[in-house]
Amino acid sequence: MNYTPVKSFLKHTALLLGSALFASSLIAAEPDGALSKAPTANAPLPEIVGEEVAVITQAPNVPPPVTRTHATKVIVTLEVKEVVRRLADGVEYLFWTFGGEVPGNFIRIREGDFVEFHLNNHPSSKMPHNIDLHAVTGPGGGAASSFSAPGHSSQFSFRALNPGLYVYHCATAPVGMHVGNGMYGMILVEPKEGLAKVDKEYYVMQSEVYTTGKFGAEGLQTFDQDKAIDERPPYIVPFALGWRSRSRYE
Ligand SMILES: [Cu+2]
Repeated sequence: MNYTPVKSFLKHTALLLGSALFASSLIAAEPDGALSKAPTANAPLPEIVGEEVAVITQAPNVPPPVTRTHATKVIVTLEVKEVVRRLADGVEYLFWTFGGEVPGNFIRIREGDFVEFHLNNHPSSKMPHNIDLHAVTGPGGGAASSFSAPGHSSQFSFRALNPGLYVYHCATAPVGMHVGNGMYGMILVEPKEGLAKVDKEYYVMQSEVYTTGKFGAEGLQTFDQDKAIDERPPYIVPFALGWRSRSRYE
């Protein structure tokens, strides 16, 4: 398995990295084959022992490593919220989020786990949303089963068949707008033999924000479809909201 990069410039530090580059190729590429191994065709599924509620975190934190040596039932609950957040000094943006932050909550499970996934769309939302997890090999990565109107919840289940670090995102049309507004995050499926021990781990995922106004234009900004199609984001946020953003193109 190939993480990108684990233990790169800081010895004994793992960076769980992702990039929410807004590109149709990223949205179409599922599951992310570069980070997963071949499907375990015909391999017997491990027995499910016990049940637990997943710890989910916001960047730059990751949930604690999985110490189990068996598969279990894991209950994951994510809440979609549409929230106005500061993008830069004097600049705000209405983000659509998994868990109130961009990138979305980090999910950590183990190969072989049976996941009962709950998606809650907050009553204050204006839009329906769903989730497409690239760790899920079923239709749409769970998208069809998780479509939820504002104030409603959905539930679906899956087996984590392949270890790897995967992106997830909202797949409600227009997908580009939902992803561009902040609806993405990461799920780590630890291999059943576990990961190498490190001193610290971080969740890092770069965001691109396509505002109607130029970089630095004050006030509440909205999504610019033309700039998104052109893939020239006024804002690039390297880690998570709250970090200094920069512009590559303006
Ligand atoms: Cu959405």
